[in-house]
Amino acid sequence: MSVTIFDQPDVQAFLREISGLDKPDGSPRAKQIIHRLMSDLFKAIDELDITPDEYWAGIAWVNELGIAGQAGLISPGLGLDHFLDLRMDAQDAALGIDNKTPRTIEGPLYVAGAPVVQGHARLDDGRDTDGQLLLMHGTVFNDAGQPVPGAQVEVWHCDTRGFYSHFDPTGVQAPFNMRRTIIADQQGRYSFRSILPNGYGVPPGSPTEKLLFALGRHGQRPAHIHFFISADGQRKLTTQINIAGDPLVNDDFAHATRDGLVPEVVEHGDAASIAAAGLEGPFAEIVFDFHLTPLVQGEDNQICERPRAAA
Ligand code: MBD
Ligand code: FE
Repeated sequence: MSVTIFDQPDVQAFLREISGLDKPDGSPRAKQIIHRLMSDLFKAIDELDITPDEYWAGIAWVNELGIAGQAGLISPGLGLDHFLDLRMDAQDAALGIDNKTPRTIEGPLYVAGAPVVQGHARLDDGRDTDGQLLLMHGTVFNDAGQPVPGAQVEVWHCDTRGFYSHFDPTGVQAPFNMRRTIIADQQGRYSFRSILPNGYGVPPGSPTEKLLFALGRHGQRPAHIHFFISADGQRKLTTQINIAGDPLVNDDFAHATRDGLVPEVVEHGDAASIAAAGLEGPFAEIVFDFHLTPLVQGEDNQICERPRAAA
């Protein structure tokens, strides 16, 4: 039989007690957030009549998720990362800030400490021979449309198997393979050669995949390349591009695809283009400019200092 007890005064007092609202110690903000989240959870258990078996299955899943280190992976899967982006977009709109290059989610696989290279970098270690050669380049601009000399272009992507260096279960990639920090030249230009990545899939059999499957969803991302773009006086931009033509471009489990972030991929097979690019053979070219926005009252009002891996 279904019962609802949420509104009872003793349950409401209990919520205040478990949130420490009756205690002087601790963090007022932590109390506020936990009181709200626990209230919403109690209410959901009550209204959906969540059974003890359902509840304890959820707890076992949370433990499994933590052991696998996948809280940062289910987070984009459940749309929270994209929701935070939408909130930052709305804050920008309220401040009259126009992000000519859209932001999109960072994801859980950035590693700090990549080699720093001036102007042009090679990202791949040459071991993944299945990928098509890629030449990507462009200019970093400020909101006045001027190039930003010395802008920092941090770039990272996975290999043709969908594995990122430092998170590769097969361990074959060199440290910082397909990860670099490129310093733009005096004209604000960056460029790199690499190979076209393939899409990423969440680990098979993982708790993340189990939940997505329970929702009738999949855990695949289209091929994509991540960026942090930063420069003095500018807000740091977190974004990605998708590789046009990937069938999952508009079916991303992490909900990162946005208009303006799917540049054209131009194939070059002629000897003159290959020689001009200084490459060994046919290649794909992506031209993509990044547009930054200035600090707000001298500050990056949206800087995110989340815990990140470093090597
Ligand atoms: C990725 O490569 C990624 O970019 C995101 C957002 C989630 C999982 C893997
Ligand atoms: Fe990624």
